[in-house]
Amino acid sequence: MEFILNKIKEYNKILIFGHVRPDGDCIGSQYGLARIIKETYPEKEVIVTGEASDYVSFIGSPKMANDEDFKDALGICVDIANGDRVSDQRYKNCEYTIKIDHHINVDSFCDYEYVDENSPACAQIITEFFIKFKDELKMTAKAAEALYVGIITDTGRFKFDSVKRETFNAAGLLLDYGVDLGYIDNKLSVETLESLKLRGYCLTHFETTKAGFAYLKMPREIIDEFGVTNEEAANQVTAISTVKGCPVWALFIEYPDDIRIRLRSRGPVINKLAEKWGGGGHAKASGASLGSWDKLPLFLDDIDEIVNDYKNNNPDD
Ligand SMILES: [Mn+2]
Repeated sequence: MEFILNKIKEYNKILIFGHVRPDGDCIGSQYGLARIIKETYPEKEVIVTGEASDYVSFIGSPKMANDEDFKDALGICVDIANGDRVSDQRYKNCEYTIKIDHHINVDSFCDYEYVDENSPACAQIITEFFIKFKDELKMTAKAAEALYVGIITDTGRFKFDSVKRETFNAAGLLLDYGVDLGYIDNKLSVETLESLKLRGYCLTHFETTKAGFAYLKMPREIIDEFGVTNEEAANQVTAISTVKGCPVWALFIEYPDDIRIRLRSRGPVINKLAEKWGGGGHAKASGASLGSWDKLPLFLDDIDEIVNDYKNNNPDD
């Protein structure tokens, strides 16, 4: 981390990169880090570049930097596991690049990389970076808010197994800088009317298998009928996450070229199955591809096998 601080000191121009389809942790990490650097070194030019996200636009909305911004610049990539997922591929034009991330380290694409796979959020790593050099760095309320949002969105509001004591330490420190919990909760919880109505549809139309797999088919007509974005449609996977006896659940979302599966679990490991079905991901949150509706029975057979195995080994769950 000392090395990263020295690189920040060395450069007058710093660009901060995120990943494609950014989430709260990505945008929170980008703006949290940018604001700490700007507050500490006001003379430096700090640019947040890449894609924006509607969901967390209250933190900030990155715009694409200009080509000349990359000259003699330091580039810091946050919350990105793979080089091809950097939403502004011109990161390669920076003079020096650093990666700060918490995903499994599969791809090396920066000159220097700091990866903590045990951290539940990249924003936690950035908060720890601040804590380590607290005497030197300056935090602002807006920086703290961004980092706090990063931590809570990547931990499901402190619900996931990945949460550790350090997570609360980091969140607690950010509260000291004036994070407004009610404001953030409102911003993250309010849904559009269309999206809420779609949730009602999901709750009344999902199906279950005998083994205990809850799923919902979301054909294109439904997405269009409710007038929601693909992102809003995909977020409905949480609608069927608490069905007793169904430790695995999924949405099947029809896109013009594919039917994508958003697969979730609170017990069995599902990423091996997701890999078999042209996808992958984490042990309990994966994505895959169904291809066409006629393959659904085959997929249900596969998933039922996993659920049955799990239930045989965990009769109390
Ligand atoms: Mn993350």
